[in-house]
Amino acid sequence: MTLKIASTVAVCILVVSSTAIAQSTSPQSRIAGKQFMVARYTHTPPVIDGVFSPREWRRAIPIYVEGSSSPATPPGVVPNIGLPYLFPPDSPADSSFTIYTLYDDNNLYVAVDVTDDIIICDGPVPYLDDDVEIMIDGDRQPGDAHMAILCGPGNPNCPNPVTNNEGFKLTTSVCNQTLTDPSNNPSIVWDSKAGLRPHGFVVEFRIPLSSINTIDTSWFSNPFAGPGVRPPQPGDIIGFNVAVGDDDNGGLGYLRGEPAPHTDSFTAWDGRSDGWYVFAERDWGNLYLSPRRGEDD
Ligand SMILES: [Ca+2]
Ligand SMILES: [Ca+2]
Ligand SMILES: [Ca+2]
Ligand SMILES: [Ca+2]
Repeated sequence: MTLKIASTVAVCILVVSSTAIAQSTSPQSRIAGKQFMVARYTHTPPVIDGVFSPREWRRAIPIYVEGSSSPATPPGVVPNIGLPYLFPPDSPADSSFTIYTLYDDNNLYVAVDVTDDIIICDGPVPYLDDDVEIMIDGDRQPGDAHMAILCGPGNPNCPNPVTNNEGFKLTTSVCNQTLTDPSNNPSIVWDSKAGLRPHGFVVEFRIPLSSINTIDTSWFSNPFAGPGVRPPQPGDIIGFNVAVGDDDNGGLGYLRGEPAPHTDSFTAWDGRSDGWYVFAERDWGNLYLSPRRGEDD
């Protein structure tokens, strides 16, 4: 009798948790900061070579972000921040993307498969070429990337220097130029590889879990903050966002000041169009590290 009750309870918990995940993943929310995706555990890490092999990402649960579908609301938000030549993509073929995530004991893996009709890499600023930008908020508290950029290790105008691994952005252009924001924290370690494919490009990322801190150690978000390091673990939800910049005219891309034949754009999985701020961690989405199960791989 006792055994029967225990197994019934276990089944109920399983059903509830899988239902909760299914509801969270489909459909995607239209509220900023509410997008949700699942990273599954893998025993066979993908090869970070800019080549998207379906087999290496087969366990991932993809999220498709259609350019131009709803530029004012996520998923697929386009910032409305007064830049006269930052447009929504004019069609899904102009700029769309699919996000894939996996993790293992050591790393988070992300692939972004981008559809783009005109590929441009003319430098020198990676985020003004065709690019992919990954945002990670380990402690799910806002302000880390912003304050680290303002109050890096050497700023005497800040009450305390800020270097933490609780919020950052990683940029890789189609021609493999990279940028880390904030740039003043050498303990944000990662690598990536971009590669062309027909009608677009792929960027694969590997981020060591040790680069991500899930503990809030910051004076500006926690009056009782103390030191501590805890990488993400199975069952955790971390803040996560992906954006794709689309340069179709070269030069300054969406920062240009003159008309050009094609639309230059920037599309994010999550965030807000009015009041967009790229380092607004509270507007980033959610990545659930699905606990490891015996049948994996
Ligand atoms: Ca690969
Ligand atoms: Ca394009
Ligand atoms: Ca944070
Ligand atoms: Ca382009």
